[in-house]
Amino acid sequence: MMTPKLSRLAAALAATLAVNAQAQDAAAVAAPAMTQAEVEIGKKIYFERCAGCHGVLRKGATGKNLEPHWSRKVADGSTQEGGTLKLGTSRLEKIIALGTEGGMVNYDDILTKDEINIMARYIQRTPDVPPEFGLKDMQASWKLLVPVDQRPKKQMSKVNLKNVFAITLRDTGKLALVDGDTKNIWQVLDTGYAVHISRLSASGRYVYTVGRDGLVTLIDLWYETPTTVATVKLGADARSVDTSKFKGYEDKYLIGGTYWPPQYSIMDGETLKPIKIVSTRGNTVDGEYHPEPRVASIVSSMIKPEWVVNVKETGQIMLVDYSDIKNLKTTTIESAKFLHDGGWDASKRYFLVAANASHKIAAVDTKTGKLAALVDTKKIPHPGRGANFMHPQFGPVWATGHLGDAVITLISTPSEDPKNAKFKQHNWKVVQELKTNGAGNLFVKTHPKSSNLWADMPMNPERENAESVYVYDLKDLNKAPVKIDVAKDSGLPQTKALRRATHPEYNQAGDEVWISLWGGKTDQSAIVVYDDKTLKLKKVITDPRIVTPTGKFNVYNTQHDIY
Ligand code: DHE
Repeated sequence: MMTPKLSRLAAALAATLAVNAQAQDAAAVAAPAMTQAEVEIGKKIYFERCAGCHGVLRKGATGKNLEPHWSRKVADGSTQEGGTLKLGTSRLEKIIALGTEGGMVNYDDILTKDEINIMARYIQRTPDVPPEFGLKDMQASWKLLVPVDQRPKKQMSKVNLKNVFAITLRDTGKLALVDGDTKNIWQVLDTGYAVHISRLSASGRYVYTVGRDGLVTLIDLWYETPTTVATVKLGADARSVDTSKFKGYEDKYLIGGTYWPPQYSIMDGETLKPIKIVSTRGNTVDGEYHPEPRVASIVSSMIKPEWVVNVKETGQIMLVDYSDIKNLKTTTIESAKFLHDGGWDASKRYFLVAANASHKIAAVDTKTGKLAALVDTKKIPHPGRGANFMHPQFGPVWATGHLGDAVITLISTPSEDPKNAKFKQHNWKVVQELKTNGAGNLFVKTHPKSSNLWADMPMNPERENAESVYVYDLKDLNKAPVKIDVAKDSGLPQTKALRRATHPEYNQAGDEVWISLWGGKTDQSAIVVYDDKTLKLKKVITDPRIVTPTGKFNVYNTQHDIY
């Protein structure tokens, strides 16, 4: 028998469900008709192209909210209403085809006219919610291809492993391993769909690569040629992995963060055997419940057995202590929305992460487990991992570029070296903004042995900017940067699609910079290598297998977080 209180609750729940059902029906009724085949095409394209920015539930993050109907309270207390149904098919077609000034890229050279029309209709329907993915699903997906005791006992090749580059071949779902000394392609391996990033084990022996389909690939560099020894699925959509790097835990664990379902997973570092999954659903820093708080960047601390896990939509930064996985302890630090990418300061005590919707950089003190600062910056900071160097006037600084503004921001970071005590007054302040030729930067990079700062602009709408990189002289930051036309230097013929010059990465010695020339899916792309001192072209690595190269991860620099 139900108590009166319970029946009141049941009635309220039934009423809420009825309202939700009505809202869903309204969306279904009002949304333009689609055949089942068109819905399937829409679902596939949405997952592959749109979910990364707009979210699976379409609540918006880097991209706008794309629910059929939304309403929200604004500062003056009134309610704002909107949604894709209100925009309608022809307006949505225009936005998808041409992009927006808010940063959405144009899809008219990626999707056909029919596909654009399907997408404009598809996003007026109630979002399709993919299934959850639990530990049992993860265990079922796990493939241990070569057990640890059957792997090489020592390095079998003569390749200088520390200078190998793991290079994302984005649209082929492959990873190229290139010998940094000879610049020969050592091996090309299958990885996950639209492979995203690679990280190195603490020992430098294993490469972990994660695809947007959530597939993690464990590659052993000790073989004569690199070999995949295990794979596992983290979920339906993922972006980040890192290993356990604290002394005594080297190569022991791997952590992976997913966009869908919103959670992080802990695995055995040498086999990928799934150990634990932890959900990140919860409240945002503004106090609203969020059903899809996705895991953005993850980094492994060197000073504690901890990972820094940045949860995008909630703005919460979690310090996950992996010393006792069964009784997992986490410290949750409030920062700002929406957390994305970031990197260590020079001392590796502070992790600085972009809160891109708030135009801020959040800095976590991993020693005290507290937020050290929230620094206001220009629009949409996008550091990649950032860049650390000694500013001639302000001492140690960390740099970030911006997707949304024409500057590189330099933030003063603390130092325990008594020589730097005089710079303390500047800590956590923006000490300089270097002018760039426009917005659309994704990555900046330097190296402790270099006096240059390299910045790309692949998302700038002008061809001449997107296909070039700019180099700043750290000894004289008031000097205009040197422009390097990477597309021209590659010697490849111009194509209709932009050939975006992106992700500068140093070699181990810190005297060469490798740039990806990221062309269209059916065009020849290249890796273009420059001498860091003279800025002269050193080598163009091009080969039919080099298709859509993006991120490059030098073994030594990635292993030791050198940037
Ligand atoms: Fe990335 C890092 C998410 C699109 C190339 N990207 C990251 C990280 C996150 C992220 C959370 C930090 C990982 C970490 O440190 O643990 N990226 C996303 C997206 O959500 C987004 C905006 C849209 C999407 O659909 O995925 C996106 N990223 C891209 C690209 O289109 C890029 C330019 C090309 C590509 O290969 O897909 C791209 N992202 C990269 C690279 C890094 C990265 C190269 C690692 C930078 C580094 O130096 O470590």
